[in-house]
Amino acid sequence: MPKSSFSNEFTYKHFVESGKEDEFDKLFDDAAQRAKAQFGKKHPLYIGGKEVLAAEILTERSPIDGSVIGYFQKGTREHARQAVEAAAAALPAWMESGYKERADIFKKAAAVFSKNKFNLAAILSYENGKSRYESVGEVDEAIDFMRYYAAELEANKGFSRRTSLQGGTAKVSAGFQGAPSAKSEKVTIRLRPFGVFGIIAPFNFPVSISVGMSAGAMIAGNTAVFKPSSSDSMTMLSGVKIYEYLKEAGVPPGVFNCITGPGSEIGDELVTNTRVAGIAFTGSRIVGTGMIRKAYELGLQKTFIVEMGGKNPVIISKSANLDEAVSAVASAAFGFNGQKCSACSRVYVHESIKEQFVSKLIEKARSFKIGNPISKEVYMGPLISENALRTYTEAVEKAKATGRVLYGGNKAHVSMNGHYVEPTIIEVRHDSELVHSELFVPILTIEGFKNFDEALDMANDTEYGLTAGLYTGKRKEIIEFMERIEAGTVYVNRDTSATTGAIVGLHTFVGWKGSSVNGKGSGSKLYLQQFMREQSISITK
Ligand code: UN1
Repeated sequence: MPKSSFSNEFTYKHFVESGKEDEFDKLFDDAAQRAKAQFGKKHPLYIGGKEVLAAEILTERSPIDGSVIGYFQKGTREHARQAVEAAAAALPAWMESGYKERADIFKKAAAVFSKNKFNLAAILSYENGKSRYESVGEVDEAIDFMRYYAAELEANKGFSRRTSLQGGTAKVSAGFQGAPSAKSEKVTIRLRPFGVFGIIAPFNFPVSISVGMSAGAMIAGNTAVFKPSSSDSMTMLSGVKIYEYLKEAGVPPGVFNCITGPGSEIGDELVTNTRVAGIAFTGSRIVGTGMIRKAYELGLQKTFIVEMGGKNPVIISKSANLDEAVSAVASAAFGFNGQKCSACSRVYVHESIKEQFVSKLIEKARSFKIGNPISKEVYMGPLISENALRTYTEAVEKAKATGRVLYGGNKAHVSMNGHYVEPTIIEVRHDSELVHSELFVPILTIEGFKNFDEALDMANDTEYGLTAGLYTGKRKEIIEFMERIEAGTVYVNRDTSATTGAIVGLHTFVGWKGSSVNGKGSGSKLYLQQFMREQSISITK
């Protein structure tokens, strides 16, 4: 394949800019019909290229109406062990396959995903309740990750370079640091894969984050055992589709293994198995730090590439373009029901415009249609699970008891068997737990501020540091914000969304503080290096 020059997929943008929005909708609607017709099938585990069945079955249901999406294997610790063995057996050949071959396979995979994008997007909407726009955007993001990482691997020549030292005229009888020699040295410095990676994926971006983490690991020469979200929030069908598409693209048997089953068994085995060299994980801070603690307590030195959530702030200054800020905050807080690590959950707005901001925000929130996300006009679908509903209800009760609910806080009237809730805006004291813990539901806290410094202090007063936004007309405030904000993915005056929707290759999606471990992001020039270790080999002639 020719060398890649990267460009983003941007499906919706291309349709709408060429006046073909109707075509976009028809492709999605037809794919939704096809997806539905396929639901209710039984799906195996994939270990070493073979289909494997377990003793028990997990039933995946759509959060939209509780209808059955499919039946999946309840993989056990033993299955995870077998998958690790298969990945270890496939490792030597895959490591030696050469970066060009691996880049070609993932470019081919990007093409397979692109060909199937509406089918996969439709499955995604049924599986986790995303709108068609969010779903197609997510599949695009997965395609972008594969193309971007392939292009990075090629541009860096597989992360291998050479240096050398010419022999001189002097030599010594006993060596020391910096001792001269008459002989020359040729040195290869390269990044090599760690080995077998466990890939533990979330329900909220089960296509793009799963593909991004898996492609990152495998294109770098590691082999992988992939666990889709399989417990309280299930996105196993898209996981199986990812397996099928990667296989079609030529990922060899054993290089990518797909195990559905509970985290307490599969995830735990991946974390504790000595043959697993690294874990790529996206999910909650409590699970992420728990895995790291467990591995290190057992004396296992594993590499962890983790993204562990956020409590993302937005500052609205007196000089902000208010309408833009309102629309961008509403999208960031309520898009996909706030079930994104990148969602905005805290707003700090200048006191002089607070009332106006809140009333415009309420107007905007009221305009969002809640219901079946398969319908074109619906902006907010169901929450992913009953647990998410409980989190929502308890947070609203706490807000009522300790502060004020400015808008929402109720179940939405939707006549389907799912958990539909209103976008919710609350006002509580800064020291409230609701301002500090990640809720992953559509609840936004609002606080006023008098001076910009104080707003920055409050924005930074969190254990997380994932995304952050600012709306201002003042250059001085932009500079101060850039200087002081403690977050990895930062947006100023962005009109589409205040904190969500990072674009591969354009932004880096990266957490600081408790949101990550090593402060390197995805969709970035520094992503692949995390899946490799450096080696320098010197040959003296
Ligand atoms: C997440 O929610 O785990 O920037 C990540 C965004 C997405 C990634 C979200 N590209 O909103």
